[in-house]
Amino acid sequence: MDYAQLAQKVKEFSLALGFIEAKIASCDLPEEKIHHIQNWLDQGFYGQMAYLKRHGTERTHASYVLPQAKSIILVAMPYWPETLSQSEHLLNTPEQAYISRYALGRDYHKVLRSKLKQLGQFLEQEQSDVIYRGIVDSAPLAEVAFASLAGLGWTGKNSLLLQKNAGSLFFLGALITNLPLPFDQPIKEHCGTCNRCMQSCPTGAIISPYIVDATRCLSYLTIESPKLIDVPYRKAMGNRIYGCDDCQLVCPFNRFAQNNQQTDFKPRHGLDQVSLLSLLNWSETEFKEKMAGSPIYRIGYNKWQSNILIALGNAPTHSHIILALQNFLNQDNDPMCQEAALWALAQHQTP
Ligand code: B12
Ligand code: SF4
Ligand code: SF4
Repeated sequence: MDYAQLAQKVKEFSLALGFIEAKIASCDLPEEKIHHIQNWLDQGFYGQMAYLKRHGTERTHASYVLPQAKSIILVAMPYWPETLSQSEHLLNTPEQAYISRYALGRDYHKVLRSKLKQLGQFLEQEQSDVIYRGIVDSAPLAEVAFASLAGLGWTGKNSLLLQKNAGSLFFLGALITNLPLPFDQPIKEHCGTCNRCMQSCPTGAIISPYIVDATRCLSYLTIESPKLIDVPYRKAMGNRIYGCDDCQLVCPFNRFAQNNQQTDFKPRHGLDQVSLLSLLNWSETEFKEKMAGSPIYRIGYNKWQSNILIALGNAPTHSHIILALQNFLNQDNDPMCQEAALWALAQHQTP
């Protein structure tokens, strides 16, 4: 088998599947990157994402996931639905909800997994004894670090994978295989003296270049942490009720971000332009129906409502908002939501 030729075919087929690029990495990260990941874990930056601690630095070896691993195919798929200025405008309209732009449509795990399956089936046609495993956050693999090893982009100071011609507004996926495909080389990084992402982070979560303390990141606080968002971060949250895009919106390379071409990622239920008050009115049944198949479903109704309530505390004072919060407090609520509503109402009553 001519593996160089097969690698070329894989790259071409990946484009046909809607990926912007595919590159191939070896199965072990260099010592330096392993050390950085260990350091991050030692500092406790993973918060309550216990799975990251549990797998430790094993995520730096593909054989941990697939014992026969010989190469990893890394792919990128854009998800951005609109212009950057539309998002910036929404962030400056505090009575509207800002939902991270990656989460407006169908859950990316489902979309990318099915594309990776098609890539695997393509390999099966080429070589019948191929063994592979597709991964989209679904198995312990340090995806950004492997993607940067393969030269799919470089790791920006916000810790995300970045491309000169496509920015960072894409998802990553990986297909680990037992095929000895030829490895691609890392590319030069282009952040230079820029540090806009660090300066613009609302909570100072990018504590130094390349290092994100997840416990301070709004993406963690609004999605991963099951708790009510802590008081020191509530104001900084603004109207970001699910995830945060700030460290990407300011990145100069995202002026070149590609818009998504997948119908699956198109915004559902008007989530790209919706008021906080109308979302607060959703019943639990409505939440479950509307969010089925969306990444938002996973955080559950109470966390969702508590995020909306905190954002309502940050919205400009208006009688509609005060009334809605008072009505909310008169209902039989989950204790986390009750606390969030009390805090929100207090923001509109301070002299
Ligand atoms: C856990 C996780 C999170 C956590 C922690 C994020 C983080 N930066 O670690 C939280 C919940 C905060 C999060 C948020 C987001 N995430 Co996330 N996340 C993950 C996940 C599952 C693991 C990331 C991880 O391993 N973190 C641990 C740290 C140690 O890993 P690392 O940053 O890659 O480690 C490097 C740096 O720390 C650096 N380093 C550390 N110390 C030092 C010191 C020096 C001197 C140097 C030079 C370097 C250095 O070296 C390490 C090795 O390369 C990945 C998917 C995956 N399986 O990999 C998605 C992933 C990274 N997330 C993704 C996305 C889209 C986001 C958000 C944009 C979502 C949003 N809009 O709300 C935000 C962005 C926040 C940010 N700036 O990171 C995408 C990123 C795509 C891309 N273009 O890179 C991924 C790849 C998911 C995917 N499959 O597409 N995420
Ligand atoms: S996602 Fe938001 S909170 Fe997290 S590091 Fe980026 S700018 Fe900061
Ligand atoms: S904002 Fe600047 S420093 Fe941050 S990732 Fe983009 S280019 Fe790099």
